[in-house]
Parts: sequence; C-alpha cells; structure tokens
Amino acid sequence: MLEKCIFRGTPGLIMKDNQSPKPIYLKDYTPPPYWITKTELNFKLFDDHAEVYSVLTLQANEEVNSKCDTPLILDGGEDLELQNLKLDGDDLNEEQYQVDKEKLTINKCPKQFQLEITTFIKPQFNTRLEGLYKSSGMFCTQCEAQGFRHITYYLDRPDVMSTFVTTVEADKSDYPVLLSNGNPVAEGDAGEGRHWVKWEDPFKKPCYLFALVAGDLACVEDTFVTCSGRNIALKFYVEEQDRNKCDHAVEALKNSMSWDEKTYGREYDLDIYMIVAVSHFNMGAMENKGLNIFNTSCVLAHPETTTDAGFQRVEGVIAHEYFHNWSGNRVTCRDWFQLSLKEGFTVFRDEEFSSDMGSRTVKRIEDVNYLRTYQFAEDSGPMSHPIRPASYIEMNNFYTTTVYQKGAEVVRMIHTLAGPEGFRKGCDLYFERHDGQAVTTDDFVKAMEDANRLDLSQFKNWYNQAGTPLLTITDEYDAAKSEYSLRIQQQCAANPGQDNSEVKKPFYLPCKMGLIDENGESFKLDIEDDGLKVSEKEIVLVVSKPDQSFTFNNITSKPVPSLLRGFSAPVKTSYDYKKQDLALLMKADSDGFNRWNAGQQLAFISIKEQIENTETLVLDPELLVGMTVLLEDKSLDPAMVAKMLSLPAEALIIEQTPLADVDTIYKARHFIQSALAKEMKPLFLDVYHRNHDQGTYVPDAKSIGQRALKNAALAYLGLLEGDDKSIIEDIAYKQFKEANNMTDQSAALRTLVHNGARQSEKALGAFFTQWQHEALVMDLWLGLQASNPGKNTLNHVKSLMEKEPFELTNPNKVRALIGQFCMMNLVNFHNCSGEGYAFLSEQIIALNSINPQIAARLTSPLTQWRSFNEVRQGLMVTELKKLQNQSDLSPDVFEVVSKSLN
Ligand code: B3K
Ligand code: ZN
Repeated sequence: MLEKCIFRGTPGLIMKDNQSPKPIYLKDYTPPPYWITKTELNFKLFDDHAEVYSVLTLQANEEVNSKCDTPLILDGGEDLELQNLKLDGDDLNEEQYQVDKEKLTINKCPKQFQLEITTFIKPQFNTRLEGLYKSSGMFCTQCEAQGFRHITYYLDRPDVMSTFVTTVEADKSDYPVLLSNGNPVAEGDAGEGRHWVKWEDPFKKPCYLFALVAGDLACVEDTFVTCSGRNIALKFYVEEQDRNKCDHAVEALKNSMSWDEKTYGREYDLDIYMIVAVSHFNMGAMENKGLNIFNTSCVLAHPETTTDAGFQRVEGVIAHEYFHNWSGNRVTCRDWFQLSLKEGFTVFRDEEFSSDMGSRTVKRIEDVNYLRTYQFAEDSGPMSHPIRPASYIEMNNFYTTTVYQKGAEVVRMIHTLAGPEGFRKGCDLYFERHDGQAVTTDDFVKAMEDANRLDLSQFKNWYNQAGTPLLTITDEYDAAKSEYSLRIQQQCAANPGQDNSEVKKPFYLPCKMGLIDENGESFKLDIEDDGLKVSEKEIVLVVSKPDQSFTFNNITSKPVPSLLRGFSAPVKTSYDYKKQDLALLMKADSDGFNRWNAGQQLAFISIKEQIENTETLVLDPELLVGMTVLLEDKSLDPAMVAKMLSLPAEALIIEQTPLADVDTIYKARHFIQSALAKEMKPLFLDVYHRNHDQGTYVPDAKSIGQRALKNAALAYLGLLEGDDKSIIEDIAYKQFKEANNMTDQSAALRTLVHNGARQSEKALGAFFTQWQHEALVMDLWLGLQASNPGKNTLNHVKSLMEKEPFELTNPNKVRALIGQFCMMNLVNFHNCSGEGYAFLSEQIIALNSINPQIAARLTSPLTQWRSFNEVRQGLMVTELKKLQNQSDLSPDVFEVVSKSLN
C-alpha cells in the first residue's frame, strides 16, 4: 500500500493558476511508446467512493521505443486518488514515479511488464458526467473522448487498443444488475450483501469504448438471428416504469442489424447487445462495445409520451450507435483529429438507413435544413474548423455539426462520385484492410481510391479546409445554336478571427443537375464533358476548378436549371432565379429535394423583400400562388407538403443576412405567416380536417406525414386574429384534450401557448398534472414554454428554473429550458435590452463548475455575435468578456470564449 495519498478536491478546473490551457496539434502526433495488450479491471462500488484496481499488461512499442528508454506517462484526472502502484509485483518508491494533476509518470520500465494500480474515485460527486458517475441512483460511465482517465491511470488515447476483463462488485439489493462490455463469464457472492459479475470483451478496443453500469434496472429482452444464423441476445435495461417504452427501439435495433448486413455486408460480432437508458447524459448516446449507454430521450418511446420527431430520433440514434460497431469500434480512429472518420461515416450510414425506413426526400430535406441552419453558421463563425481539425484545446468541443453532419456530406460526395457499387467496394476494402486497427481519414479515402481507381487527391481538401464554398452560377443561351452553357465559379471565404494567410484551394465536388423547359419537362442532356450521367435527363457535373464552364447541345428553348439536386455537395449556390423560375421548379422539378428548395428560395426572397421594406408589409402574390397550388393538390405526399409549407427558420435567415436585425426578421417572417394564414384560411381548415385522424396511433411514414401536415395547418391557423382567433383556439384546445398521442397533444399546446390563447394557462397546468411523472414529457413542457415568442418569456423561464422539474445538474433539463430559450426563441434571446445575453452568461458561469461540456455548448449562441447588428454585437461581446474574466474557467468554456473573441 502506498504511503502517499493524493486527493485534489473539485475535479475539472485547471485555470486556478491562471495558465491558459494549451492546444494539441495534429502535426505533433506520435505513436505511443507503450502498448497495453491486456486490461483487467476490478471495480468495488460503494455509496461514498469506488475502488478501481487495474492490472495492465504493457509492452514497449518497438517502432518508437525499442530501447525502452522512454518513460511511461499514463493519463489521469485530478480527481483520482492513487492508493497503490506496483510494477511486476513490486511497490514503486517515490523516485521511480511522479504524479501530478494530469498524469502518472513511471521513469523506467522494462520491455514487457505488469502494472497494478489502485485508485479511489468519488462518482457520487461527479456532475461533469464524464468517467464514472451516478445518475438517478445507478452507476454509469461515459469515456469518450477522454473520460477513462477519470477512472484510473491509463494510456487514454484511441490508438492504444486492449482486451478488457472487468469485474464489478456492489451491493446486491441496490445494484442487482452489474454490466460491462463483452460477455458475462462468471458471477458470485462477495459476502456482506454484496455480489460480483465478471465480463470479458474478446475484441481489442481503445478505453473510450469501455463501459460499466450498476443499478436496479428492468430488462426488456429480444433476439436477432444474424445472416450467418447466430443468435444474438438483445437486452434493454431501463427503469421499471419505462419497461413499456422499449418496443420502438427494439424494432429499430433489429432493423438496423439487418440493414447493415444487407447494405454493407456487416454482421454483429458478440453474442449479446445491451442498451442502458440513463437520465443524466451529456449527449444522445454512446457506442461502447456491446454495452451502449443511451440518454433516455434517445431510446424510450411511447405514443402517449413521445412525439413523431421523438420516434424518428430514437430510430436514428439506435441505428447510429449500432452502425458504430463497425464504423468506429472494429475500425477506430488513430487520434481524435480523425473523429469524422467514424462520426461522418456513421452519420451518413444512419441517414441512409432512415431514408430507407421512411421517405428518402423528406429525410434529405430535414438533414440539409439542419446542416444549412447550424453547420453553415458554425462554419462561418469563430469556431469554424475543417472536418479533420488541425488543433484543439478541449476535444469535447469538437463533437460538432461540422465533424458529424458536414463529415457525412463529404462521405456522401464520395458515394455520389464512386456510385453505390463503387462505394460498397470501397467500404469492403476499408473494413477488410483495417479491421482491428486505429486509422485515419486518409486510410478511408485511400480504400475508396484503390477499390475504384479514383483519384481523390484534390477531393481531400474537404478534410483540411474549413468554410462553406460558394458556387456562383451564371448561364448563357444561344437560341441559334440551341446551345446552353453554365459557368460555375467557386470561392470560399476566410473565417473570422482565424489565420487567413493561406488561400483556400479549390474544392472537388459533384453537382447533380437537370434542365427544365417552360412546361416543366426535362431536357435530354447532350454534353461533351466528363460529367457522370445518372440518366438521360440528369447528370453529375464534376466541379474542380475555380472557374469552369459546361455546354449542353440540342437545347431548343431557354431552360431553367435545376442545380445541386439532392444537395449533392455542402455548398452555397448563387444563381439569379426569377420568381417564376422558382415557382416552376417548385411545381415541376423531378427532384423532390429541389422542389422543396425552390419553395424555400421563393419564401426567402419574399421575406427578404419585407425585411428591406419595413414600411408597408405585403404578401408576395407569387408565394401565395405557390402555397395555394401546394395545398390544392391532394395527390401530393402530406409529409412533403408539410415541409414545403414551413418557411425558412429565423436562424437560417440570420445566417444568410449580414448584420442581421432579429426583430425585423421576426416581424417579416411572422407577417408572411399570418398573411398566408388569412388568405388561405379555408384551405388550411380543409387540410386540417382531412388529416385529423383519431384512429390508433402508428409511427409510420404515412401517418407521421399526415400529422405533420395537420399540425402545420394548425400552426398557421393559430396566427389568425379577430373573430377567427377564438374559433381556432377552441379547435386547438379540443385537439389538446382529445389527443391520443404526444405529437398531437404537444402541437396543440404549442399553438395555444405561442399565440397567447385564452386557454393556454389552463392547458399548461393540465399538461403538467397529467405528465409530471414523465421526465421526457416535462422536457417538452419546459421547452415549449421557453420557446414562446410572446412577451415576458425570459422572466417565466427564470421562474421555471426555481422549481421542479428543472435541475441544473441534468443536461436534458438545461437543454429543454435554457437551450430552447437561447437557440429557439431568437426574438426574445436577442432582445435589444441584452437581458437574454446576460441571462445566458450567468447560466454558463454556473454550469462551468458543474458540467463544463454543457457550459461550453451553451456558449455557442454568443459566439455568433458577428452575425448581428452593432448594438447586439456590443452586448454579446460584453458577456463574452465577462466570461473570459472568470477565474476557474474550464478549458471547455475557455476555448470557445477565447476563439470567439479573437
Ligand atoms: N461517440 C459518441 C459521442 C461522444 C461525445 C463525447 N463528448 C456518440 C456518437 O456519436 O455516437
Ligand atoms: Zn457517433
């Protein structure tokens, strides 16, 4: 036993000595000097601490440490209390090792050896929700990216892959369920009312995929038979009252398993697949090998308590984590700069899965809309980074929409360029070459190149250049020659506050397109270029130069180009469409995504006209006609109509408007919505009644589409004034009371509350009484109030923070109330008084010491200060400076704040 006992108080704050945390650079990567071939862990869990005894088998890495002259430096958080340390069975004395708040250094090690380490930790005080912590009485872990170092000293880096054997011991009655990765191999009684279970994971893995759970949980079981006939036990561990909310996730998991077999030829490898639901979780879910840990919000679903969006989210996240078993676990990342290798690829895989399960076009619209609203904003702001960043201060800040969603778009472009079969060949080669390895995005691209004889060298600019390229497209039509030519020029602006000395190199991208005549018919495409023909009437142009032209022959009248179909590249486009061109595309484009996109562009132009012309607001007749035609055509897919009815979100308009004035944008958008409601009232009412089906709830694409359309109509109708107001309020209140599902109930409540209906207080109260014991429904309840654009919302949010169900230590509650207010209630958050900004910085300061990851994420609205007008810029910068001057700032918040003030 060690005589030296180190305990260092509050975890996580490293700024006490006023030293700024230093960035880590990709260029500095070196392989580890030691490998850990075997990891044996023994956990003894108690109410006031946990004891972690680990036995590590290590060996020097011949490649970089053949003489064994490099010290062994193990990562460890300042929350570790080192109890015991032995090398090959002998205690180490104080000359042989040093411990500080970040590491344990052992000066001299043999070629092969065993290390025994005992640490004490205090999971009950871990509010950062990283490492081992407690959530509603259960123990659970979150180790990605660098949480394992808060459990024990280790080489906490993804290129160190080891087998794990884990024994968990705890009180039998409080923690009857004891889980870890792999298969259970032994269990027993430990005396004094305690028991233990031993788990063995035969697959080598980095420690970020380690997981442990101990709790009193119900288990919902099912089975899946793989393509080779193996029987897999599927086990969902949830709290007893949530036992009835697992069916959808079970189904989604089984669908994911067979989809990955069919689409990628990937079979599950262990005999058991476990998912545990926890209510305190920093993100959606985590793909730990064989033992996924999920935020309750991403696994539990029941018609009465979950909206359609919630059902779809569960399906998508279950699939995402399952797909990681190959894209992430079997083949993992060499270092954290390669995060998009697993995340971009896996998001692409889950997007495709969801497209196959529901409506492909609707899914694409949702994904692109999200990307354009949030990723484009990130990519033009101070936190902009390439999908493979060059440096980071706090890795957790790089789980971004750029790495995930733009990363997925980059993989999608490879899919488009290689074609579906070529892409599959590339994936097969990638998995075959790198199974069991920790690799880089270059290895992924190389497999795609080798399998397809493609040259993706220029394409790789997508991996190391940030920013959203802009394609400026112009055209010329020569009637005499029946010749049509398109000129595409690309450029990518420098990012604010970043080193702009380097000029960006041109991107290589696929532009899928077609040409449409004035009757809406598509032209056959006759082009002497190296574009990839999709069909007679559709082509993928390969854009690779700063300035490039494409000429089409036999075009007998001036066409309207349908550009970037399906959003074939993550770029902005500028083409001078006339309103009637957009109306034509909206009606007749053969590409569903572009039909929606044309409608969005038309709406955007109308909103912009109102923004510029605030004196007399008028409804654009072209937009009214477009929307009317849409609602009159009963043959259209309701889900598509619902999407097309919704105007570009305020956040998207802000992203596209330099020095945005939020009030004017809100007013213009609100005016157009209200005017459409007024002009199209009978149509909206008809659509509402036609789609108001009170039958049994089914979360399939068709009924989801109908509910979406009905509730979109109700949202428009809710804006009506005068005599109509109380009629619509009654309709909404009736729907609220009679709904047999959460989609309809919450949509009705939203319409009542956001329009200040006379029943809104009563309905909010009734909803609370009905659902106060359902934590996830309470998140909806909080979010719906926080996003109310009406007056006095901020005070209301503050009062909600004072009482249950709000909890500052629960990220779901923080996101539901504070997050919704700051990110989904722009007109109130950006109130010119600056009180929204001051409120946010106050919450960031409070959260900085509770949960730095969540605090840093919440900082994001302030980082966008350059997008707003001068008054707001000043107010936002004041709050950022206030944050910067805080002592004890976590590296997480420090990085975001300092980069945005650069
Ligand atoms: N890989 C995890 C994310 C971990 C985030 C750490 N801050 C979930 C996912 O993307 O599947
Ligand atoms: Zn992921």
